[in-house]
Amino acid sequence: MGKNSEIADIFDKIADALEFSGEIIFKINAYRKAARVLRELSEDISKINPAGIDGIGRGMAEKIQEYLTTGKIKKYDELISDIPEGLLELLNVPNLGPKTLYLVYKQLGIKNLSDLENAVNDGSLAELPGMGDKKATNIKKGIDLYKAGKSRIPIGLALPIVTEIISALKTITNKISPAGSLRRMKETVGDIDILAADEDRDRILETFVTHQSVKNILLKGNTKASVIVDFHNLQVDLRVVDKNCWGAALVYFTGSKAHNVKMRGLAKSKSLKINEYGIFRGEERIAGKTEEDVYRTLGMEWIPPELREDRGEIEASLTGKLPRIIELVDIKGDLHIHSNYSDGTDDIKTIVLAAKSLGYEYVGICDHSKTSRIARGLDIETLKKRNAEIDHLQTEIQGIKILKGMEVDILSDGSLDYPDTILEQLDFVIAAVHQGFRKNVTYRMKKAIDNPFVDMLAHPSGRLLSGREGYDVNLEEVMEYAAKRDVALEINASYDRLDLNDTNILKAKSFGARFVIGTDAHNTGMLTDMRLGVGMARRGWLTKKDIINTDKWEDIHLRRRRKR
Ligand code: DGT
Ligand code: CA
Ligand code: CA
Repeated sequence: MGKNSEIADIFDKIADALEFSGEIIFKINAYRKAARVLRELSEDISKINPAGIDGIGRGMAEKIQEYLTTGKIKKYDELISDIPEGLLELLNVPNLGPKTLYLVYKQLGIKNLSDLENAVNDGSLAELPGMGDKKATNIKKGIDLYKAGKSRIPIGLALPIVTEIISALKTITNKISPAGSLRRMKETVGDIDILAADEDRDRILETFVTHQSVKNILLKGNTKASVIVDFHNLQVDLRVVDKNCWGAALVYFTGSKAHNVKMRGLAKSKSLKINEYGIFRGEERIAGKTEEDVYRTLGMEWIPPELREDRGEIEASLTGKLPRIIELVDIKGDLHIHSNYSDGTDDIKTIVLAAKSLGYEYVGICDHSKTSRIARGLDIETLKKRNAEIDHLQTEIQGIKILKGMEVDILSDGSLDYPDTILEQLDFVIAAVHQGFRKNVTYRMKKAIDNPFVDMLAHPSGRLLSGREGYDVNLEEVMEYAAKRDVALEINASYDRLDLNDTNILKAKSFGARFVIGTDAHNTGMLTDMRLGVGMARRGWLTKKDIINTDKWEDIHLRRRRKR
């Protein structure tokens, strides 16, 4: 959708420039919101009336029209005329706010990332008024995070392009699969690996390197090719192997490296050799056609890719103790969805119908609470109006239970944003920290967990894959506390969050915690992020019984009653 994303990009840049020049947050957010709406729009903006789109105000609609007729937006040209190129990109460095950026630009003439790094390293940054060593160290940490984040991308962003490439190749061969970190559902991927098996290698490789998403061809040989696609400059490697080696190659190229190393050691202990071509006894190839075949030959059950990290899966498989990990089809409902009552884009009915078409038995509408002004949090009157609308809608729509939920802010003193008398009337209460990331977060979260009406703690670590550091919190202490008081921990499936992530899930599970996988969707398109959350849960060895939204609503409801 060319024009939609062109205009969205300009709106985001205007927002950046406004932020840099200290404009009020309200104006900045109008641009960010419009950018998001444009990106999520399914129609081509040049074919419809911008003024008629939900979430696009009059001012924004005029600017869209201006771009469609003149090819530019005057406001943008004015704003950026005296800001050096590349400077605003630094707004993405964690721990470096717009005010500080303005300061370092004016005082030290910093124009790009390497200027900034130099200023950190030679101490000139720390010497600025109001700065000091501590802040400078934090910015240095931010730079490291930023650089690391740049080189890996969230799996949720990589998946669509891989799916597209694979479906183009599926017209030629059925034996094709993602491999590497993508197949293991790691939260971020460095590059993308695809494996295919086919006689007609040339045709597969040729179709691959001429795919419309390919920007650069790095290498094209007889059995493999590497390209850069026109999306975050991501590298995609394709290997084509012989059909007889499919299973062995898939094990090898799925990794992880640590898993492979242990597999090799195991083979060796049985006087066998394993590589990407198969398992060998001396010169004789004794397995390799399928993955099951490879694992079985070493005395193991097939291991789901998400577990292949050398975290005990090989030992468990050898002794027949692999857990039966959760699958997407086990999920009976999504408990964390925002409607257009707060900052979502879709109305409740649209959401409910979308959830129903996914086969869900229940759907939790959870808008923001009143203190979240930026997210248009609901005051008590509006909340009551929304709940009445849900009651009415429920009489109209059968076959799915609509839950009156809320994502309630944990305030600076640890109290919740609504009184208990209001919380009591809700079907599902999510507690979440949205402000004061460095202020007593452990204490505040524990206090929220103590409230008998709280069902779940949202995105417990608070970090974003795009580079925001999480809360200053003792997460283990909170997880253990939540486990003891039967408050669920969220596995937030939104692609930039994936929070809890796999390692935190494993930790929380060791305390006996239970979990909810929620998408935090702000539009119905994001409901399918559930698969990312399920991927995280699988990497955390979770089974159906660990995850609350695999239960029937009646069971969840009973449990809530007992707890109170
Ligand atoms: P990434 O790309 O950083 O997100 O992580 P991976 O796991 O996709 O790593 P990548 O792309 O370097 O390699 C893909 C898979 O190929 C990896 O998971 C295991 C296998 N592999 C690659 N190089 C080696 C190696 O030197 N030894 C072994 N045993 N396996 C390797
Ligand atoms: Ca890879
Ligand atoms: Ca690779």
